[in-house]
Amino acid sequence: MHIDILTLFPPMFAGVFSSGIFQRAIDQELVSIGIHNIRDYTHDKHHTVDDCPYGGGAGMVLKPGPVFEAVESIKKEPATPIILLSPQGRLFCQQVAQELSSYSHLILICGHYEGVDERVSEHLATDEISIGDYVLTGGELAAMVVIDAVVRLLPGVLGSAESLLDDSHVAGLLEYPQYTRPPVYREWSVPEVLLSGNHAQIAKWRREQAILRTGKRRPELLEKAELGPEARKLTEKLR
Ligand code: JBZ
Repeated sequence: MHIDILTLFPPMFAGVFSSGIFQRAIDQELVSIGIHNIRDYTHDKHHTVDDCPYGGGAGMVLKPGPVFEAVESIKKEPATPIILLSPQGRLFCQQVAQELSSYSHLILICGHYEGVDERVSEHLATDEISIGDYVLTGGELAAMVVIDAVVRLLPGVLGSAESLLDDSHVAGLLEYPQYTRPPVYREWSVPEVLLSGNHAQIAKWRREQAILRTGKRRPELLEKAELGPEARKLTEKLR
């Protein structure tokens, strides 16, 4: 997969792609990243990227010209998603990450200032995504979240040790509690069953814990989860 990022702040992306799983994916050529400074697509002496809003109001709006020209400088297929990160976008979730991971090329546009000229949303972007209901100063951090969630789904990116199958949200449930050595830390013991070596019992305990904590912490996830009959019984007991 190739990912092109359009941003006014290229240095914000410096650390993210040069660490751990991400660096390995780039080294293995499973993913490549292009970072494009929107300011490079201005033509005036002052490299102006923003202007005041028509109709008045506080703050500045990102001009359409440099954003359109930056996207148009990128070689792409007609099906390549052009994604605007914005608070007005559809909410990002694991299902959207899975959907995006099926493309070989993504273009992400990071807005800044009070907003982006609406013509970018209407006539350039093919998709608009928000990572959640809180206020950010720009789309860069949102783009990093989307890229992280998508890239780890690409075939070969995760080693067997980091397998996808047990992930929270993939199964529709939160993860079960994890423990490592020592078996007793400050008088707090690891649950006995995990030390038992009884793999059937351990699997049953983990499944129960996942259901119980999802019910407690994220009841709305439990409503949607596809559970078998015994798991449903356990959720009845929760009520
Ligand atoms: C996002 C103007 O640029 C912004 C500002 C806030 C913001 C984004 C872009 S993307 N919030 C989100 O995903 O919630």
